[in-house]
Amino acid sequence: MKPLTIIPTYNEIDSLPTVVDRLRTAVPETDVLIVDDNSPDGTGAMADQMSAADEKIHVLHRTRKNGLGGAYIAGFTWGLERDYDLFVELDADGSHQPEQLPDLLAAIDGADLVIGSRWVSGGSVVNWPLHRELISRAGSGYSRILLGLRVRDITAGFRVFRRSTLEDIDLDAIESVGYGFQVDMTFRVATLGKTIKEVPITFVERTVGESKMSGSIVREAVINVTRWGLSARAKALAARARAFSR
Ligand SMILES: Nc1nc2c(ncn2[C@@H]2O[C@H](COP(=O)(O)OP(=O)(O)OP(=O)(O)O)[C@@H](O)[C@H]2O)c(=O)[nH]1
Ligand SMILES: [Mg+2]
Repeated sequence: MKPLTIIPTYNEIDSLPTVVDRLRTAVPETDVLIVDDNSPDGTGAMADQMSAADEKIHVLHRTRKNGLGGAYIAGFTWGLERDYDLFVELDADGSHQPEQLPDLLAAIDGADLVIGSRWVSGGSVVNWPLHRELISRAGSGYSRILLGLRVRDITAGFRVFRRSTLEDIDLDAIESVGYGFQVDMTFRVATLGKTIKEVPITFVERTVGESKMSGSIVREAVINVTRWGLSARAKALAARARAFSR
């Protein structure tokens, strides 16, 4: 099975080379696609240099910062036009350890989506401030209840999708730009009745560069999850009412 690892970047010049080196060592068979949104710090030019030195590394340049979700959709589309079987999501900031990717890839056998999870037994976070842990746990809990999902770490961004999973999703219909994107993808995969597996990971807080997490990204996720949850419930109720009136 041929994997493509997609790494979205915005101002990650200090961490990207190390992450890609670690990835190439841990999983030499994966191709790499860096999706850079014209980072002012020169990450895109750095990615081009890495690509020139290694034929397994590719770069997609976008003209402006357009969110994590948009970067992944562009990366998926690029990979689906080629012959990749598996699509990996990996952050550029060192939070996702490439050395744990073999565990995720092993788990895709018998699954349609594998999530590297902080909130299952054996999973953990290192150096995360309490408020980040609370936001993440609360976000997953809220989404789990509203969307009726069983996944523990719904916003997680270290993932492996089977090609068929992405082919069955209408990627153009995805609206979320921030972390809501991960929730959106999880909900769509679950709604299709596909199998989602969680594998414990150790998530390490970034040591260089700046977080792109913001209040507006959290707000977008909460508003969208509420909207999707209520609309799914309304549909279920309408279906029940129709069945009852027959
Ligand atoms: N291309 C692109 N990449 C992005 C964008 N926003 C975030 N990223 C990348 O997505 C990954 C995750 O973003 P982070 O800022 O690390 O967000 P996070 O991991 O949820 O938050 P922290 O814990 O604060 O690091 C990183 O590799 C970022 O460079 C964007 O608008 N465009
Ligand atoms: Mg991060």
